[in-house]
Amino acid sequence: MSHYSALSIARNALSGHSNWDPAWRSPEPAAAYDAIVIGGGGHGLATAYYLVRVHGLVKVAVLEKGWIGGGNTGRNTTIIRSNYFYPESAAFYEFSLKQYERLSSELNFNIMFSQRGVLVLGHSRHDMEMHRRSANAMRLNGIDADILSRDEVAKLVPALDCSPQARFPIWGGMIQRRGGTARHDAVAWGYARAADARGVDIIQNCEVTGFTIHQGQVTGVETTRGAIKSNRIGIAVAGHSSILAAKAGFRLPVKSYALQAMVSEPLKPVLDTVVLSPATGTYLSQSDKGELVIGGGLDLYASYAQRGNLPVNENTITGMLAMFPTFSRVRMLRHWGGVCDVVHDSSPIIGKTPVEGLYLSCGWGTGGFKAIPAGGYCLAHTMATGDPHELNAAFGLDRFNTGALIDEAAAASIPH
Ligand code: FAD
Ligand code: PYC
Repeated sequence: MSHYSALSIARNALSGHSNWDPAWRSPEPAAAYDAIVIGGGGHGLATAYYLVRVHGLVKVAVLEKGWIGGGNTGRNTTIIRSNYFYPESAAFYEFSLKQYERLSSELNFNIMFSQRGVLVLGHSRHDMEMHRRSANAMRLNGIDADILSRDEVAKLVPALDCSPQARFPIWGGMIQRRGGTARHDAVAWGYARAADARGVDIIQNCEVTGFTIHQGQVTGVETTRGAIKSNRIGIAVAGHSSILAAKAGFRLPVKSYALQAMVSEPLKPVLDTVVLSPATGTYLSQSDKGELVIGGGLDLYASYAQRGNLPVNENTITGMLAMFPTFSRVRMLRHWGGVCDVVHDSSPIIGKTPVEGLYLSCGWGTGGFKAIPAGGYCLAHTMATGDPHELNAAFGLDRFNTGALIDEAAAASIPH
């Protein structure tokens, strides 16, 4: 059931939409909190939500330097899937996908989750062999996966050039039918509204500029809106993770790169599956508005540039046209970039830091939108109990000392 009655919707429509209640409050920061989460992206907001909903914490704040969802959560191409290779990742991402399947109802907010299937193309015998390997691993981990022949791919995606003359011939593909897309803003807004309703203070325009640490224990943050005390703090700031870690006195094995995407003018329905092509370095889907949502690989050099550029876009579009020549006359509407926190093994870091009471969720790189429910759930568990949940136990910072890396670069499905 919606928060609003049909009557209030009609009343607001007739009054020029000027009387809607704010979906969340805009409180002044308090002097102290039981827990603070830095970063108002999907991960930070979900963490705050689960801290109160699952662990019963009462005084919780999210501190966001800009506006909520203004980072990668509002800049991504919204693909959700759990087609990862290793058991640790499979368990984690499948938990996340299952949460997504019930998230609209859990948050009482329509996140427009559409399980339209995620198809990864195979352009060679080698690609198909790797897909079979992944599909077998997924099935062994209890996750749905199907291998499609070229004819099955052609039937599913009629706009794709499956002819033998294609620059990157189609040999088949691997599909996860339960994968799909969700509205990214709605995920941020849904968690924000649900967290606010449970008393979480969401404080925007509040940049964390430093930490206060006493004898190895975090005691608070310094912000552009004053000092705030807490001895339980989570960092969920994606591409800015290394910057905040440096302020707390430790280094992270994370590099930040821009990842770009673009949308076309709206078209009539032409593509009802998410299509990824690791060989061309391009992927696309069609949004509910009709826009083609198109992306490529990471920029090749590290940067904090939260913007797009023409050479990378040209490269991405070339890959798309090699597969979908009929899109050559489609006009592009806008393009953008987000700053991604990339770790050597392409797996996240969720857990403790060298500073007591300071916790971390980062390393989501190009693939953390799908992980928001599980990432928030696990960071909240770790912050509330002081120990990792079994789902994030393998994803701690300590793996860079033990060498127990979880190399999921291939599962990223886009060039790294
Ligand atoms: P963010 O949403 O970036 O939130 C971090 C927040 O921290 C920001 O709002 C920022 O302003 C704030 N912040 C930073 N520093 C401070 C500070 N000092 N004080 C206070 N606040 C601070 N993932 C998928 O699963 N599927 C996809 O299809 C997909 N496509 C992508 C396409 C693009 C173009 C990009 C850029 C990313 C894509 N991703 C995808 C990755 C995904 O978007 C991210 O991994 C995910 O959104 C990370 O969420 P987050 O909450 O950690 O970070
Ligand atoms: O994680 O599925 C993903 C993805 C595809 C493109 C960018 N991220």
